[in-house]
Amino acid sequence: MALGAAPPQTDSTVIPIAIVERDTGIAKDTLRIWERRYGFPKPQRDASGERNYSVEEVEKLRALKRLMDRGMRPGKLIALPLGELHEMAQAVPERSRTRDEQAMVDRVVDLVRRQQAGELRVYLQKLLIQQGLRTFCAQTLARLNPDIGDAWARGSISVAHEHIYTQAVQNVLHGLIAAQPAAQGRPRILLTTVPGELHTLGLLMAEVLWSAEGAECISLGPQFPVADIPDVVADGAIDVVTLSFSLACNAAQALASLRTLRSSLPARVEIWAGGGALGGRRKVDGVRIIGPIEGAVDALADWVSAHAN
Ligand code: B12
Repeated sequence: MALGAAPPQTDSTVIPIAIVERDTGIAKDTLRIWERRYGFPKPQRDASGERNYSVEEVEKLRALKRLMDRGMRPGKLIALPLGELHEMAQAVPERSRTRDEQAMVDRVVDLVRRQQAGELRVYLQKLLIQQGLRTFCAQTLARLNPDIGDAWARGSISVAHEHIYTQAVQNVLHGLIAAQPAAQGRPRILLTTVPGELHTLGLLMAEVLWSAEGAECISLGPQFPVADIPDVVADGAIDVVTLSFSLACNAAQALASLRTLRSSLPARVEIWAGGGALGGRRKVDGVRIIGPIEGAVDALADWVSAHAN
């Protein structure tokens, strides 16, 4: 069983608070406050007094988090049964979606469910050609990622399906990057995630947009120790270090990693960071935090104009 993975689920399975925090995105402190204030969740205690949550409680916490991400208040929701929360999640879409967008999402979910990896890649490539790179990243993938995540959280697709989706997107975007002539230009942009963060689609979307603009992107893949980044920067004459922190990341830890990195790099090296955990609104001195993926192109344009001589 992988490090930190949730134990296989059975009725008697109990889940420790750290896994509940990571899987639901609801902080330990919040879980303890709700327990006191609302009487939910009501975890059992093990021999050392540690809280252990039931599978049902975690499923309800996920449903609550999804509605809170759409601006709803927990106090109003917490007493409602899980079924009603699921119905509300269906009825309260994040943002209105067009019929075409819904048809696109339904098609992709259907293809991953039937494990039609090849057909999925071809379908995504067709959308890319029809829409162009920026719209494909900023609208189609930025729409599909959370919907695939929600479908997993609702249990209507499995983690294997999430991997099939990820691989198809990676094949399409890597294909684009492979077709680019080797950039000799600047900036030289380093891309990675911190240890524990496996989500790389956000970085890959940024990389394909920057490569298309002629920047030289050096991707280290996921989970590179922050302490080792300064040596890579020095050896590679890197101009910008970029990191991604998905919703699965603890925001406080993400901000701490960025502060550590900032204090370990020379001021001339810029740091750009994105991902749901930062939500585009957090602040760290000396770090450019980017919200939606379109902001990646703006950051590059600003760097180029600031270094034009
Ligand atoms: C695909 C996926 C996976 C794949 C990742 C494969 C891969 N190589 O990337 C796999 C199956 C491995 C996976 C695993 C897990 N996942 Co997952 N995953 C996803 C999914 C569907 C999309 C992935 C993604 O990369 N999103 C991240 C980026 C693209 O989106 P974003 O953070 O909103 O960022 C936007 C911008 O900020 C910008 N951006 C992002 N990064 C950057 C960086 C820069 C520099 C710039 C400029 C811009 C930028 O681009 C994005 C679009 O605008 C998301 C759904 C979602 N809503 O994101 C769930 C999701 C993030 N996963 C989730 C969870 C819980 C997990 C697991 C813990 C499940 C488990 N129990 O094992 C593990 C954790 C693994 C780990 N240690 O990281 C939850 C997190 C819930 C929460 N905590 O709130 C989500 C939200 C699903 C859900 N709805 O519940 N996952």
